Amino acid sequence: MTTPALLPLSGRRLPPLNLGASAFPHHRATLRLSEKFILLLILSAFITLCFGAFFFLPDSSKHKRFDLGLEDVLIPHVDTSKGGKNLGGFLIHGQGHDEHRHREEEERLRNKIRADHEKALEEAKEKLKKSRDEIQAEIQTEKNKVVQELKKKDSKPLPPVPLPNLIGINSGEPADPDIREKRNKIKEMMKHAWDNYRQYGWGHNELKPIARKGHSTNIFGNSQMGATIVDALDTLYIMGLHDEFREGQEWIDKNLDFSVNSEVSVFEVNIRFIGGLLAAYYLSGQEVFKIKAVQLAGKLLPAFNTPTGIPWAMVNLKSGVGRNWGWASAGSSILAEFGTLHMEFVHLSYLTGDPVYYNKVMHIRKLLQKMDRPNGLYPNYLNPRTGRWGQHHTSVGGLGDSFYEYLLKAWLMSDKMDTEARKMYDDAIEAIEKHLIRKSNGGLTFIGEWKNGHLERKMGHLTCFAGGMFALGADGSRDDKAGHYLQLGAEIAHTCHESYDRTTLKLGPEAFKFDGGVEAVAVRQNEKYYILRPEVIETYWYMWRFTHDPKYRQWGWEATQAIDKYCRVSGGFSGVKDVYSSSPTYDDVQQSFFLAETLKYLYLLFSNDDLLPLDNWVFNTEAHPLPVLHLANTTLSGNPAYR
Ligand code: DMJ
Repeated sequence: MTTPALLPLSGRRLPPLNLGASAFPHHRATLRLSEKFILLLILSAFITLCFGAFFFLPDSSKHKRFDLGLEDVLIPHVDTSKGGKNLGGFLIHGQGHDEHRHREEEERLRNKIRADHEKALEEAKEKLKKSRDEIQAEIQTEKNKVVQELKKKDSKPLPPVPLPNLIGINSGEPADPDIREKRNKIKEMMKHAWDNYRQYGWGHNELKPIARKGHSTNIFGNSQMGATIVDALDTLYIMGLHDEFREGQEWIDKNLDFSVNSEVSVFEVNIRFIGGLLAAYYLSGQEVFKIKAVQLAGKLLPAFNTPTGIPWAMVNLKSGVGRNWGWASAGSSILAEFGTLHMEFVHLSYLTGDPVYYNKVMHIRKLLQKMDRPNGLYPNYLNPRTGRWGQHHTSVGGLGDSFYEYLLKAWLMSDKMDTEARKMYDDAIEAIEKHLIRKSNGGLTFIGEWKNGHLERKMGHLTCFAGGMFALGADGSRDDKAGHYLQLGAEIAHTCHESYDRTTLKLGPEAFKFDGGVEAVAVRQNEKYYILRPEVIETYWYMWRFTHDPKYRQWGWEATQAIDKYCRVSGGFSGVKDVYSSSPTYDDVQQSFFLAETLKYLYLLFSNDDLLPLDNWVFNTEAHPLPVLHLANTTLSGNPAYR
């Protein structure tokens, strides 16, 4: 066959095209352009076919090699008389190959390939007949199957560890009928908060009690993680609300899933979720809580992948990508966030036998120990890339608070063995007392904030937790100043009570000043709100446990009544926007910490001391009780307390 001449690009009439005598013996005549095109088209199709056949039709030599490969290893031996060798039941073919058998095998394989192709083609045709929705549903079902398999794998029980001494989970019943009645009232408030969340916000992070629907904020990311359920579990348990506890447990078992594309706050998830799950595990003994806590902790670990090991503030649970809050000074991480992981992470290492969690928090501690501190104070901001402080702001309230709390509690939780943490706590509060604590003209002790080289005479509601902290740390204090710290705790409790008492609603503002003739009163409109926070009541409870001074129960009862009167709505409890206004407006949020902390501390305030005794339990910063660990014999290393 001759090769056709190349077609010219222009459209002018062409000289006769010689297609070769053997191809068209009777048609040597000149062809018209359209005919030429058709013929060329046929020819090029023919050439393509030949080309395809050459490259894609089965090459028997390739098959031979493939067959040999297979046969060489795996064709079971039936007959060795044709020259093959028998090794352990399988025949290795050598010379004397049976050609006939080989062709049969080749044919069998070819048929199989053909059948497989046809099957795949049929399946593809079937798929194409389906609608987009049907195909998507099928993909989702497949995905779910994979997720279920992964879940099964993740839910394997963890190695058992001896449980610490779990004392005082169920008692606390007061003999005094008046106290019992008050305690029952607080339990009723818990039920009101829970039932409404159950009805209107179930599975959402929080509740909007007026709009009667779910609510969330960026700290929980964009997925429904049932923050209120997890945060409320241990309160339900100690109040004896066991049906509600079981409902919560069931939801967690079936729905709490951390493989979500959601960016959460490492600190908030640690204190509310990991703390809540661990406490629920210790109280109830239900394995599911421990498993979920460990799964979640694994998702937080990528946040520590920074040049210094100081974790990012936020992490995406799926991708593990971390970053810091845009508002934080010079891209810094926040002291109260990366410094409030210790209790939960030590428990995670204890329960799993995996030191990874413990090592992360000890690394943070070691790094902080090495750093210079202006005036002995810890600034609120630390850059996780450079390891340098950001702005020199120091606070015992927002951005700093629970870092100091966790130094003390690390010591308590280690059965007072972690003396390194105690020393850091003692050093820190000495500097705080020297530079931040003052008495107002009216004689109120307050804790101000250090900003750009001067003291701001303003105290936050959050800072009021420190009264309880000073009392809790009194025993074991340096130079045996127990009396002094108990007194300091009492003074802070008094100041914070004043901040409540000087309002119209008898509820405390978010921040209050001690300046220009103002004492314990909020000045700016945007500091007059009360969002169901616990810190003042928390301090009343600690002071009550250490002194049994009845005024703490009285103050706690005042707060209970005010919350019930001004924050209660038919759909739950709401924060209020102005505690100085006689007709308050609501913020329409029932915070999860209201159930975790505020109502728990109130309930404990009206219970006997044998309910969760402080010698055996340490409360994390979200009021989740974790047992004291007697770790002298464990393999955790790096800290004298855990050797
Ligand atoms: C709680 O989530 C914790 O107590 C945290 O440490 C700071 N404050 C809120 C409640 O006010």
